[in-house]
Amino acid sequence: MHDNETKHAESATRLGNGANWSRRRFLQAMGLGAIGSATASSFLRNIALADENGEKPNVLFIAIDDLNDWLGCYGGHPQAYSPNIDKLAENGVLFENAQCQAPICTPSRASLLSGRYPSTSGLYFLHPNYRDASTLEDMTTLPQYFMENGYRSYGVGKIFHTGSDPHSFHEYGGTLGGFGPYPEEKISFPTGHPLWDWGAFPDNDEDMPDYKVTEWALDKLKEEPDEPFFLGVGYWRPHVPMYAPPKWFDMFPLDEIVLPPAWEEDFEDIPQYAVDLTHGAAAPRHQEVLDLNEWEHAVQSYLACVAFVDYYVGKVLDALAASPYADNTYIMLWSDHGFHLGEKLRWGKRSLWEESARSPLIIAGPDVVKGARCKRPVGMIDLYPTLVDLCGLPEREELEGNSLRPLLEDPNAEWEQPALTTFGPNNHSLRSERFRYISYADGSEELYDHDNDTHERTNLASNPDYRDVIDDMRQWLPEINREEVEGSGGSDSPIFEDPNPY
Ligand SMILES: [Ca+2]
Ligand SMILES: [Ca+2]
Repeated sequence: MHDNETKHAESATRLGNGANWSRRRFLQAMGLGAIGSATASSFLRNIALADENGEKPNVLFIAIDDLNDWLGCYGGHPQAYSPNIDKLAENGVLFENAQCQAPICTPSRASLLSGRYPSTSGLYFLHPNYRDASTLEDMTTLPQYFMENGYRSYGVGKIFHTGSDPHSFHEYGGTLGGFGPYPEEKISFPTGHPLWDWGAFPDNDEDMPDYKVTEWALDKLKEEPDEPFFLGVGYWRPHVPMYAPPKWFDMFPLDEIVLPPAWEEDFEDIPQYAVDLTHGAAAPRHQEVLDLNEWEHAVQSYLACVAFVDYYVGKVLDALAASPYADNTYIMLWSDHGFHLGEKLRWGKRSLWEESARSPLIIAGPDVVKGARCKRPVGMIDLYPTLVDLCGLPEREELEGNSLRPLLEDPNAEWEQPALTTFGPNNHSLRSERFRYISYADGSEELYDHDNDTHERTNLASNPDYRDVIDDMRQWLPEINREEVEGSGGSDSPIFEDPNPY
């Protein structure tokens, strides 16, 4: 390369994509005139970032499927055992009031990964997948945006609902068995959907997909790429079937299991629309679980699955802590929604109540306050703009969430906006720090005061003393309420039909 060309190449390097330098000439100067444009673009970006290597933070993005607040650090169940996730919380900010944007896998993850609310995309239920939704197919995903900005992007396990996405990862390690393996016959819940079962199975951790997910992630942490990295690690448990090897069950003897609270009369003040919306065909009815005398066993199984997955999350966190990236990596641990295990006399997600809408979220990393608990209502939709902000990527105006950076620096910072969760068109929940307000498509409403009613037992929506609270909340309902996107199968509730509820 001639000196003159070298000078121009350096100039282009400083200017990012070679702003005042013809792209073709730059490629020719670099001897890359003939290679494909995608490769060339990637090369240009990497050149552009060469000066910054070592300064750009990395991202460890840990998703845990269907994890509710049954973690030691969240205190959602007195027997929950999660020392590794608890330790992460001690090193970062735990969000006590983080809400998913949809209480079901596909739309929750699509919202988080696109930065679009379900009411904007029209993706409310399990179908279609991200790239099959006309409103999302061209949307740059969170990991894709990191790729486009010079990051090496890795993913494994359940990041998107189906696992991967063709445009989001340089390397995707596979689903590695997904919800499996399965015993020859169901163990505990003989009827219903094939995934709805629980019990001690298989014998060894090595046969669990989450074991393999962890191994793959540990290998990536040893790779030392030239670029900063984004590593998405998606765990399958505690999603049903709630199977884990026997040793994890032994930690929670069946005769010592504490059941979560539930009240027979709880539905008396709930609109019929809400009852119909939340009693789908996919999950067992509470009475079925009681008739089989399986409530304690199911609770034991969920606790076992949480302890199991926590152990493997710990392996990845420990490996990161021992790596060269320990002080230069943001860690984001999240779940796609919560999960009922008998609370509100129901099972699964698919409700707009606290057990389904509220989801664990812990963020740690450079300059993040350690050991803080943030009560502000935030959403998983805020994760994309937060990471863009923390990592210094160009701002993306099309993202509908807000950067959580102010709360990571001061967990008591002002935060006016309540968090929105949506289940089907025009069914919305808004969670402020104190209240949960729910507005259903038929006009019926619920309001709960968490200062006095953490289990959402008393619906205050018809109490005139709270009309002002409701009026304030309603200002935050979305202005756009898109129809279901083409290819939607609806839900499985009596209100919506779904031929394939999982
Ligand atoms: Ca899920
Ligand atoms: Ca009630």
